Amino acid sequence: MQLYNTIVFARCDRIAAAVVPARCLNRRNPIDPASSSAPSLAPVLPTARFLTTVVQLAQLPRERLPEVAFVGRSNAGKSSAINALCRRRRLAFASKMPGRTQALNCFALGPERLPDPVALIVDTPGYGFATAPLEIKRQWDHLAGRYLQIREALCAVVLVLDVRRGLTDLDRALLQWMRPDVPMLAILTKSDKLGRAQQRQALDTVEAALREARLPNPLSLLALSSTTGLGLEQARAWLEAVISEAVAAAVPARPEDSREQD
Ligand SMILES: Nc1nc2c(ncn2[C@@H]2O[C@H](COP(=O)(O)OP(=O)(O)OP(=O)(O)O)[C@@H](O)[C@H]2O)c(=O)[nH]1
Ligand SMILES: [Mg+2]
Repeated sequence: MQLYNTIVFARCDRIAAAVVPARCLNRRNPIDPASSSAPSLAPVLPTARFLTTVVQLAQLPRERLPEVAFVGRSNAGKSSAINALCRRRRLAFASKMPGRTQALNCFALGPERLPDPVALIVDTPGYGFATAPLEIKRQWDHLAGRYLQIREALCAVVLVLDVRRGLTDLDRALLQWMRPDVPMLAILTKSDKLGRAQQRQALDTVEAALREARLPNPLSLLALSSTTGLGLEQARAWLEAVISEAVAAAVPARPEDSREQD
């Protein structure tokens, strides 16, 4: 698998592993698919199906399944990325009209023959929709912001950035809602709109901005296009690895396992 446009760093002040050889400095990112120690499940992204839409946190599914949230500015390409990653055309509703996703849309992952899903993908409403009334902006803080802050089941966040905008002030504000232990994949969507040199420049600029933000979270960065497929395989590998890790961690130890250790 070619990972030429992936830059992975465990901490913003220290590059952990870069698949671009020149940036490979020290230890590997725990979410680097190549170094993941979790038993790999069969790919779960192709099994995605709609589960529920919620407008209040209290309505979220009660089962504490690992959840991956897609967050980002309005119109950045969150819903399109979910569809492309799951190889489904109309799973999440994508639209030219900014502000289409106004609730948390949950998608179930895992073999359908099992009674319960193994994990969820959550599509969140975009922020920064210029003409949104203040009330809608407040609703965003209450719903998506609080969701990021308090949801224990959250095992990863995909930060969706339009490659032509990079990391904006609103995205920086969102980063403050992030819990420090949650791994994040930043994807620069719509990379098909730029040439290779400009993509590289955009990656460098966002990498520098994320380093400056000094987040403690494991961070990875990737250029992506939901239309041409650029970066989709790398993003899928990252997601499958992080979901496998979270599912393995969530499985309670069997009694015989603890007997073995006595
Ligand atoms: N060229 C190109 N267009 C894209 C890409 N991803 C999304 N788009 C377009 O960008 C527009 C917005 O995409 P959405 O996926 O609906 O964006 P969103 O972030 O979910 O938007 P909200 O739900 O309003 O927050 C649509 O017209 C998509 O077709 C991409 O990788 N390349
Ligand atoms: Mg959307």
